[in-house]
Amino acid sequence: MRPTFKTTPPQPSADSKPPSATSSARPFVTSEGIKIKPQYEPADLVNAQHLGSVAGIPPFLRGPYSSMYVTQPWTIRQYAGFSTAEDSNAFYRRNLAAGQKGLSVAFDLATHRGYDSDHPRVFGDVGKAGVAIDTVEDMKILFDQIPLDQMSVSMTMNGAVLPILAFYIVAAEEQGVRPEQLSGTIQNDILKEFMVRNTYIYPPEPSMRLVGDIFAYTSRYMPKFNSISISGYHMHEAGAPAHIELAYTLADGLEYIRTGLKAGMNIDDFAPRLSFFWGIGMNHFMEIAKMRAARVLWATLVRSFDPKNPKSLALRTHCQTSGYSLTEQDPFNNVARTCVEALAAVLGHTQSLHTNSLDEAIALPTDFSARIARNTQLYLQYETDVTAIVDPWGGSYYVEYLTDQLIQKAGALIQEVEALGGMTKAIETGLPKLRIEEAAARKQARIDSGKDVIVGVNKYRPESEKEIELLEVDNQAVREGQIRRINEIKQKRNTEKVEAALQALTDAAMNPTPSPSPVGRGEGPETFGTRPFFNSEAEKWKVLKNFARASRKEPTKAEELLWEQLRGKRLLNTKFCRQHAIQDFIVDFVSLDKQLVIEVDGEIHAKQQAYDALRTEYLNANGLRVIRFTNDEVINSMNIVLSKIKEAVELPNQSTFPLPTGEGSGAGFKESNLLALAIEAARYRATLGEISYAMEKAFGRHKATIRAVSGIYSAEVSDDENFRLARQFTDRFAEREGRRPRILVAKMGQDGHDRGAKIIATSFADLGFDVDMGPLFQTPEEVARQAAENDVHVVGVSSLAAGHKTLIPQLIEELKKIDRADILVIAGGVIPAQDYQFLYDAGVKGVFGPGTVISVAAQKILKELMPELGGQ
Ligand code: MLC
Ligand code: 5AD
Repeated sequence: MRPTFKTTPPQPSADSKPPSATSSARPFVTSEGIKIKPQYEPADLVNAQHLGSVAGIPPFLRGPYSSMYVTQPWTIRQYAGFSTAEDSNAFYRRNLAAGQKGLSVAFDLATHRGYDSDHPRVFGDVGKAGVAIDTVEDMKILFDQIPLDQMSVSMTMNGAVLPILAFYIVAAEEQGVRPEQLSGTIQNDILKEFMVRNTYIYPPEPSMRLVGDIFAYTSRYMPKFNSISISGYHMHEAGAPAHIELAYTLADGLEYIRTGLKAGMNIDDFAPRLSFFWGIGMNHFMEIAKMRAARVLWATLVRSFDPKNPKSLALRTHCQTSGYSLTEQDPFNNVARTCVEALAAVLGHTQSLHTNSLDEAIALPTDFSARIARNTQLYLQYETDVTAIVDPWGGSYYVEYLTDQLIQKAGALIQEVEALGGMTKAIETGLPKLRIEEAAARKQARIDSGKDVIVGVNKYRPESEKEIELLEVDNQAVREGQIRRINEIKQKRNTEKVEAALQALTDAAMNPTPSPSPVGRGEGPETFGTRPFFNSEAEKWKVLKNFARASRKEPTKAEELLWEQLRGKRLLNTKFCRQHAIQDFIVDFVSLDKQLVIEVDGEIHAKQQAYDALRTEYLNANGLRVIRFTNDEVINSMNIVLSKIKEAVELPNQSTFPLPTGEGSGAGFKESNLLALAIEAARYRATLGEISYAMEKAFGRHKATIRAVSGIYSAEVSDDENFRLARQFTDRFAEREGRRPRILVAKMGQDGHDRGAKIIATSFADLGFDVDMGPLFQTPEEVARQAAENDVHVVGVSSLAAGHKTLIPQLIEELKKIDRADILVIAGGVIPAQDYQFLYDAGVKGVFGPGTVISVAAQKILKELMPELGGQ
């Protein structure tokens, strides 16, 4: 099913300005390739087709809810996590007390990549960029005194998504909270990980199976939980202009819809719980238009799957202000930048928002910086009247023009991806990643050459920088504490049960996904479950009443009725469908009776409205009866199902009932759904590393192919003096040495942020270096070996996840061990000024923080290599 748009073909981004423009003038053509006039008027909108709708109604141009912020403002949801579960929990509770409304968990990179804290590959990562979570016990501490039935929690997890979601569900369970009470979001957006963020574990195909299994589990048991957060943010941060962020994110969304359908679900079973996530940068009106265009595009795309529920068409989103737009230099400027961006997110009508802290470009937020960031949202909610009106920019000639342009441009790019066979296929070609990297290199070149102004960095730079207080995490102490806790848990748990649960996970992962029933694929009744089971509410109640009446008086008749109903609806083709159908039937029956509740394998099933009535205390207090089944009984034995119902409704007769036949060979839900199996393992205290590895045995670990762009940086800056000088230096080096200076751009630890590394690689190549781009996730020993094997002159380490103080000194030691201390080590990325001296003392020859002009950094490195150029 390929949605179609009326579009113009994609145009190359043409960042350019009129020759007469001063550097402070607006860009003439935006990064999206949209030509901006000084003024807009009605004539500019004659071709726009999106105009004229209202909020709360498809295509939701003006917002997903009709009353929007007038009745309920967006959720203030600050992304946070660092060090231990104890430290992060205390931080969350302080923030909630101070006005934050929802939680958003940042996990450390070891956790993201499926390693326990005791794994040798994560020596520098534990507790650094987020909180370290190894088992259910850590998760319980993380939410200590935070009632999970009342707090909506977002968890940014994609690689190790199964163990983390399993830990969360079990932690809630042990708080007395059932899955159906949980509201929140799991990021679960693996496609963009292969494009930009890089915290994948398994190859794309099995990774998509995990997505499907999560959709299936949450749509059944967690109706209030958003099963995915389809993220453009990271593309935005990696350099994607608005139309690319929109197009690739929505194209990912289409791929996820197909995944859900392939897993046997109906579009309306899961589409209402797909959510989105945008990055919001400094181009204020473009960002507002982006959010409006996104809603229109999504509604158009989803409509082609023929949903019946309008909520399936509504795009609900979280936003985060842009980390990339913030600067290390003069960091208090970042407060104003974040406020301008937050306002764009709000005027574009986000549902949930994170505002970055002023120290973003240097370290994780402190209590001080987090307070200012949070208060920025509180000012907007309480002290301005932006919440009093729905879509205040609706009808603005300029904003509507931009909205239309983005619909056209992103629509064309989506078609391009669809023509390649959808996003999974497009990712294999490497095209989306290259497009984003090209845009990033172009942007960097424009900043380096002063064409794009960043106040405090390439213009109005202060003479001296004031140091600000930063959050430091002692990652070795965190690691030791985590290792102690893991060991204690391993001693106390039942090893046999853990091993059996892990084996079940491996076995299920080895088996190909049970093929969805024809029913699930839309032939015959669209799917299992109550909706297609009965053609209308009236029919449902009639059947149920008949059944109830019959089961009291004429048991055999009741059985026949049920059997006929199931067979008539062709719901018995697989065990999977049968279980759904029977379960849903019983639930409906039971809600009719009001005196009965059913429980299958310890999980209570009921209609959503009845959840509150299902707490055990309530059941006991009200004398309600619970009919308990095991999963196998529901799947295999209609006799048991009926006899238990009869027993509960006090019917004497037990009569036999034929076991339905059919292609019932597939495993039951809980035996084949990988999340259900991970939950089981989590209950027995299997660790995150063990659960991840149980699946790695079946799926393998993904290794990315490294591709690089070239010629983009030089095309933008070839007339720049620093560029010319750096090129002269590399030429001189080549004359002297008989070969070009060679640099290995290295990424160590689990830090997958490779935007900076890719920009360095492409621009250094344009500056005349031979560049080796090392793989992601290396140990210091592996980098040293590769540097020696490739006989490089320099290793440039790019560090964005705070592992630099641990990993870089180790690299220098490793080089010494193999007698290659002559290879220069330099460092770049998010490195606080306070750490520079530490790194120099360890033997680093140059440290380049955010805001560095690349050609100037190259000159400094060449001076180190050739002191006659004027270095020491
Ligand atoms: C809201 N509601 C309304 C309403 N406004 N009802 C009627 N009228 C109105 N005007 C209802 C909603 O229907 C919903 O109920 C409830 O109120 C909550 O509103 P919501 O809009 O669903 O908000 P929220 O719960 O905050 O959910 C927002 C979301 C969700 C759907 C976008 O997915 C979310 O919270 N995402 C956060 C993602 C996140 O934090 N990511 C961090 C990534 S950081 P009901 O019953 O319908 O649910 C990262 C960085 C990195 O990725 O790389 O590490
Ligand atoms: N705490 C708070 N914010 C974080 N970010 C990343 N990790 C954390 C954390 N542990 C933010 C930064 C970054 C973006 C990806 O998320 O803003 O740019």
